[in-house]
Amino acid sequence: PKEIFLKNYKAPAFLFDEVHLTFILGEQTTTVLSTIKVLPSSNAAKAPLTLDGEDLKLLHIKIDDRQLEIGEFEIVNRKLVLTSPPSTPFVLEISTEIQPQNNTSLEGLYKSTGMFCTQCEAEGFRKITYYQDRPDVMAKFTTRIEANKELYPVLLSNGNLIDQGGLEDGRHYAVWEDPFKKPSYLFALVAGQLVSRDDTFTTMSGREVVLRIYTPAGDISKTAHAMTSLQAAMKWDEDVYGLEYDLDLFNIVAVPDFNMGAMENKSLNIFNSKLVLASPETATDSDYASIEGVIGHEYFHNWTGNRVTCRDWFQLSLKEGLTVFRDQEFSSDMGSRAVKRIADVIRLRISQFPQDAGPMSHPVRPHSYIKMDNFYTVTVYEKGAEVVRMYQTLLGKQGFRKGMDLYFSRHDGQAVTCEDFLSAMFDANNVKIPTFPLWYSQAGTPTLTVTSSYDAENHTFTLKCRQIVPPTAGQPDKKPMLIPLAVGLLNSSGQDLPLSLVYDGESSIDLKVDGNPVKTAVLRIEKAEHEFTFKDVTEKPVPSLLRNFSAPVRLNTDVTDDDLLFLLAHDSDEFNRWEAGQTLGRKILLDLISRVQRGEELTLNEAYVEGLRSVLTDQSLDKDFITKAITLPGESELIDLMKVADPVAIHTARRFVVRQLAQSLRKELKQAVEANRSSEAYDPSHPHRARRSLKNMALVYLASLDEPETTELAVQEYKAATNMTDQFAALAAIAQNSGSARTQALSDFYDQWKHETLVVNKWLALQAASDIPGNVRNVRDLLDHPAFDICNPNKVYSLIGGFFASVVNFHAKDGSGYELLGDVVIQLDKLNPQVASRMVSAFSRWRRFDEERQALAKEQLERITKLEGLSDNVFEIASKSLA
Ligand code: HT7
Ligand code: ZN
Repeated sequence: PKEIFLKNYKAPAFLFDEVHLTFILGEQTTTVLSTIKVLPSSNAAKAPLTLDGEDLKLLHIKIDDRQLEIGEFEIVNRKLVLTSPPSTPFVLEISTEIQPQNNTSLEGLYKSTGMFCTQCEAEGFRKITYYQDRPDVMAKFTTRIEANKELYPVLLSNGNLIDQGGLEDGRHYAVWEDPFKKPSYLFALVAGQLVSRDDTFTTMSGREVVLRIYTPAGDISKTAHAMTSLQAAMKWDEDVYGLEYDLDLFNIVAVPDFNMGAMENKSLNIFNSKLVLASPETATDSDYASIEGVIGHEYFHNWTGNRVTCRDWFQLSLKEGLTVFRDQEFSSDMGSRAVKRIADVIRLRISQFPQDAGPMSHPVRPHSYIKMDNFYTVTVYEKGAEVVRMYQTLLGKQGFRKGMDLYFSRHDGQAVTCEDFLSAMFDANNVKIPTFPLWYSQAGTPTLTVTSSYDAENHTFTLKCRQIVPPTAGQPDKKPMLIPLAVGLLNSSGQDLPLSLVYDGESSIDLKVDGNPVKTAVLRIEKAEHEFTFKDVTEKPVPSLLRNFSAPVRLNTDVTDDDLLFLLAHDSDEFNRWEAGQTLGRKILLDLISRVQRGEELTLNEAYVEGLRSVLTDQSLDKDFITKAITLPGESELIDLMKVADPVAIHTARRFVVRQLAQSLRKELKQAVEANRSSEAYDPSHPHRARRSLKNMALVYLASLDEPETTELAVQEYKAATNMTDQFAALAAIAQNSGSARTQALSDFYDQWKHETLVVNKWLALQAASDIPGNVRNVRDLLDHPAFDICNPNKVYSLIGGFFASVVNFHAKDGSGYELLGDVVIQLDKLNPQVASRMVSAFSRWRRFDEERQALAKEQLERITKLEGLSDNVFEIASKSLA
């Protein structure tokens, strides 16, 4: 397979001005006629014109209406090369034949439950027709679709509907015109039996935009939340960034077979059904939140991604990091800011930090790839969003907005780079930070060690900061990064002290905003070792470091356990209040893990229990925050913190702590269940979901005790549930323990919901993720269950993705978990390489385990890489994992 390098980027020699596409959709074959106005640039003289194309049958090719002859073009290695195209503007016409009904890769044009739909990002358009399938080629598209009217009454593409009508033989057509230039990856087409929920949004300039969400008829009642979320997102983008929607129609289509979450095609977003459909009975609070976030995310791409797009795929984080940041902020404004930040940081830590420390580590802007699909990663998305957040932390909200305004005024309609974004941010604020670009080019999570000292005589408090950026694949030596460290100092009654900083002992500054002393200072660490001294500190403070997680780093400090308990009780920065509890939890768990390994007796730190008791009973706290604060660090996070990860010891220690907490806090947990039941109609807004989250977390704790009384409580909650959030949480609580209650509840649940595929997927995931001993066998059996279908990505993510969540079972000592994954990857690779490569990624942490497990995982990776006809997608991940 060929590796593509950022350093080899060359601007295209031929521009495409206008593209006319005609799709004749058929059951056996679909033909695509493409007519392109080509503009050779001045450096095009004598250059060949190379078009990408995969799995296409070429019917004809013409230039200015003249059929080309053999010799004037050639097809090699998935490229069609026009050897000597004209050097003045010309019209290129290409006709190809494809078979969407046999396309199981779900990229290009494919069929999902009877409807035609497309997925072109990153390089799927080349499976539709020969084209310069790269984001810096932007053209105006007009699309004509012809199809059988009965089977495909709805015909959609990008832009505005400019014509439609009937044809012979029960066929009809529609013509769509998109007035905005766009790259091919934003092209979309949908044809099928769909109905729509229609609504409107009036923009800030008073234009009425028609909003339509399409689904098959049976699902349309489940689109109300998606519509409200869309309207909220449109309003938020106007309020926060002054960004208005630019067409009179915005369509969303939900499809059941989709490789990722959703796709931001211009004015025709295509969504995985699970991110559109919700009813109180079938979707959980977490589904409602994901729908709101992803509807927002795709909508926000209209400006950050579509109006201003990427020059090349290495710049992916330009649109994805920025748009994730925007959707995070949107969700924060719709719900609880602190809880959203906590959830985002957990995600970063459990997924991105391990990636950055493993064989697939890559910078936010990768230097090379074999398959671009493999780089839609947590690093590009989530770490990319952290990089964008650091601009805001450094420049302030207003400064960030100025940067965004300049970015759009400079680059609307262009395909640009991460440097362009950085320049807009810094130019708009007259700032220069020469080390900041390292966040785009250096991989690896920096480790920041902060130690503190108090000088009681001089009333100064000093922070010594040391950063190490670890070596990563292909990047042995790293430079120090710019790390914004948000800091507060708490006095003995838990209040924030006003901050004044001494710089290098020479000048001192009072940190003030609008005349008020600052309670949180953003220190800029720019060197490997950097010291900061605060003055006028009249008592020894407790430092609150890296407030709101101001940089994506691993933080080590000399803060004591008592200080952590103090921060857990008092920190005004809610994120750090939570973080203090987690830091203590991690320390306690790691110590218990060592004890398990040494066969010692286990006891739980009393002060920790009391700290959590205070949080649990604090009526002034947000209930969702309490839920997060009493949730222990996950097993996957602990894997990352051990030299040699020991799945059984991790599981034993964590389970011990859960049960000890349940014993000690039994009264308060019961109280939390009772006080937070609700008989009101389901409401997805924050205060309501916060009550449910606390009640359900308390239930999980209590049921972990596996006592008749607590199991009965969970069974009663299950039976009394009137919405999926409560029902599924109670099921999960019951299913923690083997036994008849578990068997009965799982079987009842399936009987009740077997016709709701998205609910059945939850049932698959819950069982797959179970820690009950020997569960690998059950997961294998579920592969043969009628509810499972390997062609549907959601099913694979639920069953196989769910299985990875069980550290003990996936990493079973006998290698049965690894073997199961190996079998699935091999089967999937032939059907859907993108999904197969997502699954094979689960092996990438194999070196973190003991030698026996390493050997077993390696065996599976080798078995996979030796496969004949292996896809480039899986090859890239598997071979890098082995390297
Ligand atoms: N921009 C979208 C990316 C996407 C995608 C990428 C590769 C393969 C399939 C895909 N489906 C969607 C999603 C987003 O970030 O908005
Ligand atoms: Zn995106």
